Amino acid sequence: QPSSSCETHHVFRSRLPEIPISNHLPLHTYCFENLTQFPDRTCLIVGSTGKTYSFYETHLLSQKVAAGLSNLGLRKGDVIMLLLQNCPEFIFSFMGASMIGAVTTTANPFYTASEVFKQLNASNAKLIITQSQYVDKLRDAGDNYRKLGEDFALITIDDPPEKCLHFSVLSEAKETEIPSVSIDPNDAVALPFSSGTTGLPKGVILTHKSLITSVAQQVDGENPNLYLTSEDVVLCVLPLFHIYSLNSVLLCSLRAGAGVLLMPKFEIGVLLELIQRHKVSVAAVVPPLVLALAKNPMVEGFDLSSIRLVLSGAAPLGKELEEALRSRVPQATFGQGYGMTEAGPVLSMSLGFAKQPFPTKSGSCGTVVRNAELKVVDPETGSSLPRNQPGEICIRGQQIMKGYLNDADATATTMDVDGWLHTGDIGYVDEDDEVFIVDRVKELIKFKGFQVPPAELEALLVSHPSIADAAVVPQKDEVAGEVPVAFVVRSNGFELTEEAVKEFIAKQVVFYKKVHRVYFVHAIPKSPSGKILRKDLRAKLAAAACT
Ligand code: 4UU
Repeated sequence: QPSSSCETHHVFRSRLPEIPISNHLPLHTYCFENLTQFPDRTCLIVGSTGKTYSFYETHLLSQKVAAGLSNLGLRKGDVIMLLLQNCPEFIFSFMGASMIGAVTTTANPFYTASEVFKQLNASNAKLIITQSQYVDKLRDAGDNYRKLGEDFALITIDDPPEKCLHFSVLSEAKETEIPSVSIDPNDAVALPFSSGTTGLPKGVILTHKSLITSVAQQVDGENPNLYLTSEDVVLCVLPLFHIYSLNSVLLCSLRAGAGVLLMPKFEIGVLLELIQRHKVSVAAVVPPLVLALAKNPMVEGFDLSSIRLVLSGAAPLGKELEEALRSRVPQATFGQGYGMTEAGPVLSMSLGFAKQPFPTKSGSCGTVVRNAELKVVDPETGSSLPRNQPGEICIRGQQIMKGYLNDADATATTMDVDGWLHTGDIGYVDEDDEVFIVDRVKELIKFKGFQVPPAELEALLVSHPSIADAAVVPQKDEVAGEVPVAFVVRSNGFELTEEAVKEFIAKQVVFYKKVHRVYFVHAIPKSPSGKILRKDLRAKLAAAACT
């Protein structure tokens, strides 16, 4: 709200009017609220097998899983971890956990053991639901970590290895045995991990209220910003463990009654075939997928005329690529969404997707969602800036996170006392209320939209006995957008090759956090307070690329 000071406040809002939002409900009640209008419609389609689940079945299986989780001893406030590729069990587990007031933390199944265990420890999850192929890496955690059988249980959705239970202990429970729990709108329901503007990955507390608000901002109202109907089939190839797919694909589709086509991983041939076979109408993608759809010659052999809407987000998209995609799927409306895990996640979305659409410009990341306020602040002075002037994007509304789990300091540096979430993204709002992102001032590196927190790699690097100091920054990359590269200071007298450093990191992290280049230097540039001067290193890289 404008304060009494005489300073001008520039706050941007949606062009769509505010709407009432049912964010007093528990998330599962809200998502399945319209179920009776379309109980027999297909809710989930398993791409690999063609098996489908109706809305009725999806709701029932979620209830069974809720009862099953309760039978296993899980209570309100307890955390479960989903370590799954996209599959129906992901949805039953997430919604089932919500029904008993439990919280789901989602992780990438390709994570190494240490990456999984860091998140398991931090979130205090009591149960992991996964696939048998990932179980081996979870058996020997090392002394510092929680132990299978003692601290946490494992359930697999396929044949359970030793000491694991099968998913049927959940899915075959009696739905009538769900305990009655009272859920407060401010209770946590999802706990994705994100490094935010600085440091290591942290648990992002998203409440029932935050997620309902975010979904409603997209798909509710007379003129929804993202108009989905029960006629739509929405592509779900982006991983559900990331908030983009979880919220804008899954939860929005459940609420709107759209079908969700589940694909466990991206393979261009399979993707094209499934789009054609299931007449996908809405495709949620990331820039590397736009690249594949725009440039891969295989695309010409398939009928993609069912696609009416393409949404890209999670990383910057070049205008040339956007134009190339538009010519490949000329009938579709193309637009971007701009999200950040901590923001619930959607800050802005193309108004070209509205039921009564607005004209939009190429390169735009959409317009701030309704029932929210967006401002652009001058990083030097902190004051809000008028249209067309770039600064740090901040967002306020009931959709943003409650805070980081057990990290009051990080919460305080990200969310100010007036309730504004600071994104670490630099952008501006133009005369038509469209948001354009021009730079990122936070440390975060994005490889194909995946988060690569430099602090995590720096901590690993300096744990090497021959490394005295290190810094990790993004380098531009045509396919991935950005890749992490390291500046390394060798310890006195030690021999160390680029290959050795790369290998040392590669065996400890998921594929997209691998270091792509190592530059040996004598010192890491730092500010008087000891902060790495990342800008200087990025400039050094840019200069090297030109020579
Ligand atoms: C330039 O990436 C996300 C969430 C993305 C999202 C979610 C719902 C997109 C559309 C949607 O409907 O979350 P994080 O936390 O992994 O990464 C957040 C950061 C942002 O701060 C910004 O730097 O990812 C970058 N980013 C983008 N950058 C996200 N979207 C965009 C975009 N253009 N469209």
